[in-house]
Amino acid sequence: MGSPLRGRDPHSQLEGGDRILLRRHSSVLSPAQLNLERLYEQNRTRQHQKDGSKATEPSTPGAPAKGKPRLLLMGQRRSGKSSISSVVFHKLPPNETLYLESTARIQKDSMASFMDFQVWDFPGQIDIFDNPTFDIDAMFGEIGALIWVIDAQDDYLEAVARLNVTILNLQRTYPNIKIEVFIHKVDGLSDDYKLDIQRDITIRIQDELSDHGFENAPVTFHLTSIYNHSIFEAFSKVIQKLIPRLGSLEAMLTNLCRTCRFEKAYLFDVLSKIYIATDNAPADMASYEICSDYIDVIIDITEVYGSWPRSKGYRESLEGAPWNQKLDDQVASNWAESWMVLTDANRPIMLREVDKYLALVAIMKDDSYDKIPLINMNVEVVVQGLKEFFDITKPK
Ligand SMILES: Nc1nc2c(ncn2[C@@H]2O[C@H](COP(=O)(O)OP(=O)(O)OP(=O)(O)O)[C@@H](O)[C@H]2O)c(=O)[nH]1
Ligand SMILES: [Mg+2]
Repeated sequence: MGSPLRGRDPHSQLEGGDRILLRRHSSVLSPAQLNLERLYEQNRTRQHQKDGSKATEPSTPGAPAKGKPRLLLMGQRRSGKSSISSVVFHKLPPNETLYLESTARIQKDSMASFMDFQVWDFPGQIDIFDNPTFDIDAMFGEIGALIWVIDAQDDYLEAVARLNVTILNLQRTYPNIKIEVFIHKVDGLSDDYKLDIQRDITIRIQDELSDHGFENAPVTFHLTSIYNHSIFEAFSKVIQKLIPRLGSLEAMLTNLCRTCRFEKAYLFDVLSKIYIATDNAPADMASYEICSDYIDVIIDITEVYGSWPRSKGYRESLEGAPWNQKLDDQVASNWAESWMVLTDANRPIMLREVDKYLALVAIMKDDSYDKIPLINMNVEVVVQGLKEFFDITKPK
């Protein structure tokens, strides 16, 4: 890890539009930086207006009112809620969920990540609208999304009926709550059958909602299983809806892919392996799986060989003879960085740490290897842009 780039002049590799991201070396700001500054100014003006006129502004649809966004996991007993939360956020191997006990009371988990959020795992038997001890306002006031888990291997009619009641109850008071339906345990079901179930559940919910006059309720459906990456993919989509200005992040990655001729780039939350953003090329599960497994490999290696930042002694030994240069001047990146070529497809894959929570992982086309100095510089600029982005959009 950490690829030293000595004695090569990256500028000699530049041509045409590739120069655009390298302007940070002159005093001119790159388009990404300009855009971020504009967003920053917008935020500041809005903050001033807010402070000046004490009037309570309506919050953006779906945005949490205050505090940490909250993901609520609800559904029938044994539908797989606790398994999902353990596999995605606590790295429990899927097979071991067989031994999970039924949840007796609400489990509240706080995730310290690029964006602090909470995951609440509900017991299946609880009906919050029937139970006067629940403060519905406190529960749904700061919510990010309600995830309703349906066991696709079981009879799902009752689950769908309960979901309908829940949506109808919520739509009247909290119309902006995003409802994410996980049609779960689809491992072992044929592709046709999966799609049939999804269609059937979608129709049952939409019919019920339109009977009650709710035509465009924000309900989204995902086919998931803890035995493959689909659960991570689904959570990625849920979390992405909570990120302010996701479009700017995606534009940054799309630009990077175009400039460096990457096939696909993902910004990962390293611990959960949820992807926060990706470029606008069509998503495909295979590339997500490769990138996510690659993160595992790197984490394993860092656990064995030690992680960044380097220890004082190691740093001194690197900065001494024969290089006699500060480490920052010797390596392309001061953070964890890695390259690998997949032999079957002959495509290099790259990982670059952004901060302690996030990593940028990209799959390249097979002719990109000779452009690595150029790619390194572009990636470095994007990484700086990402850091600024999260600095600016972080709730103050
Ligand atoms: N085949 C399959 N089984 C799963 C999947 N996810 C969970 N399970 C199994 O479903 C069973 C119930 O899982 P739990 O996570 O305890 O269910 P729960 O919704 O939390 O149940 P309560 O706490 O009682 O409400 C466990 O035996 C899991 O191994 C999946 O994706 N596929
Ligand atoms: Mg449970």
